[in-house]
Amino acid sequence: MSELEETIVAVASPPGGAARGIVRMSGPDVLHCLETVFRADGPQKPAEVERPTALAGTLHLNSLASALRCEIYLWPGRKSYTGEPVAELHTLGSPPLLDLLIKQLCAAGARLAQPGEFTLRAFLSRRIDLTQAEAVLGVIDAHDQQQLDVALEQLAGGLAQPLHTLRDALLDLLGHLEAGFDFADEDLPFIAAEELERQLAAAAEITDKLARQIGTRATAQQLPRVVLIGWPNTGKSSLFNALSEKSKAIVSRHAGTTRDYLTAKLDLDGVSCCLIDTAGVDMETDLDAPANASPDVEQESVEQESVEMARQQAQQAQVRILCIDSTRRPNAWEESRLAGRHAQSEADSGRQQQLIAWTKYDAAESFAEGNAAPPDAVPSDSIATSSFTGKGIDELRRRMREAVLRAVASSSAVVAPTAVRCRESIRLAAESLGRGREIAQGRIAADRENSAQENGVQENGARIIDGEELIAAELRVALDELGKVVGAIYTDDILDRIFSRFCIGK
Ligand SMILES: Nc1nc2c(ncn2[C@@H]2O[C@H](COP(=O)(O)OP(=O)(O)OP(=O)(O)O)[C@@H](O)[C@H]2O)c(=O)[nH]1
Ligand SMILES: [Mg+2]
Repeated sequence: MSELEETIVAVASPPGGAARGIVRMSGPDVLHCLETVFRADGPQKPAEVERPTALAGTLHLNSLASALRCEIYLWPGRKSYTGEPVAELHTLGSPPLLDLLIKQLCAAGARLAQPGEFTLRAFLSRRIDLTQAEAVLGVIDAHDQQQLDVALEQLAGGLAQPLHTLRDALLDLLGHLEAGFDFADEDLPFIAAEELERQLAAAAEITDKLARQIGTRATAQQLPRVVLIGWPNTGKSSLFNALSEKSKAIVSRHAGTTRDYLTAKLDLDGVSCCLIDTAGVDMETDLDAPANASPDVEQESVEQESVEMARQQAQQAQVRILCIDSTRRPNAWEESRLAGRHAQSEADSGRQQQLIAWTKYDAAESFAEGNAAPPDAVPSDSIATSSFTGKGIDELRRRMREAVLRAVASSSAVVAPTAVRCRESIRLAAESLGRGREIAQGRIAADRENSAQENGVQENGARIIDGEELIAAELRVALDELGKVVGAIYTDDILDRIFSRFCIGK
């Protein structure tokens, strides 16, 4: 008997006693196994059910004198999670009782399910693809709302959909090319070189976009990064301590206290992030400049290194909090950041979020003149804060939460293992498509040259076929790689790696 012909059973509720315990079964013998333990209250028997149905009744276990209440949820056909008959028995969540139930179902012909076997069956019956199988894991393992959101989006096909569409388009294209080989004697190509090049370019663009989405942004397991950035002595470390409710960062009245950067995990009302305190910047610091390709480490002073580290942290973060000391006038660097913030917020909409924290506001209020921001003049995209009195800290946390969610929503984050697996495959697919496109471009150029010289069609035609075969070969590689991601092509190794991480009953 093949494994798929066997009926599997497992406890699907969490271990330990509970008011409700769930036993899940899947496979062709589900109805027969149910008959041996379950009696429905009403006239309808499980074997007569034709569509997904809930039935109330009693459980009859051989070694128990009395019957127990039980509801069963039955999917008798192929429209179930696993694509085969499935039943869930909901009864009292007593571990010895559930053991007895499982034993009796096994005696009736079922066998114990392996970890992840229900989801594996869903995959094998094409109810879900591999990215969604990993998303099931992501949902089960989610530790906070953000991880749950990412996993649910992936489960709904967020990533799978564009990949499937791309694969379908490439399969069509390959079909056209191969039809051309079958009729190689005809002079006309089945797809014009320009059209072939255009379609390859479109596919390469989509692949690049997917690769960027997956490659550069956070995965659900890498926390979104929120960085405190600003001039020395503006109160960044004090804000870090106030937000993280710990006195981890050293605070002093001397500018340049923080040299390294510090991190703390924050829970913003169900949304986690990593908060980073950095060293103060200097006049030369351009937060958006590309990284210094070959920093001369020997020559760099500690200050320069600290500033460089702060700049890198600012670039890697999804959210920046620009700290401005409200007890003094903004300096030139701060003025330029404040002046450019609207342009930046439009250019970066989604990519990177920025908030402005006016710090030391308790002192600003007592300084009537000469400070940066009189109490009633804080712009609407800013928050007036004081780490001493706690003013504005809750508001800042609320705004941080919104900014993190905005950044995550625009990042197409994926469940971490999917990201790792996808990245390499999509890179290889993009490379193949790029090579295919180069061949097509070379052929167009050669065709033009030939027609200018009015060369013979036959000679030209022979080269067309050569080029098309090479393009078809590249297309096949790209399709295989994309197929690995969506699960159209999979190896035992990939299946093992994914499904061995599931727990029994899922
Ligand atoms: N009145 C007032 N003073 C503050 C507040 N926050 C920080 N300070 C003071 O400002 C000074 C600098 O604070 P830090 O938190 O060390 O500032 P920083 O931005 O981390 O400084 P560097 O690490 O040197 O860049 C210290 O003397 C703090 O006591 C505040 O909310 N109110
Ligand atoms: Mg500091």
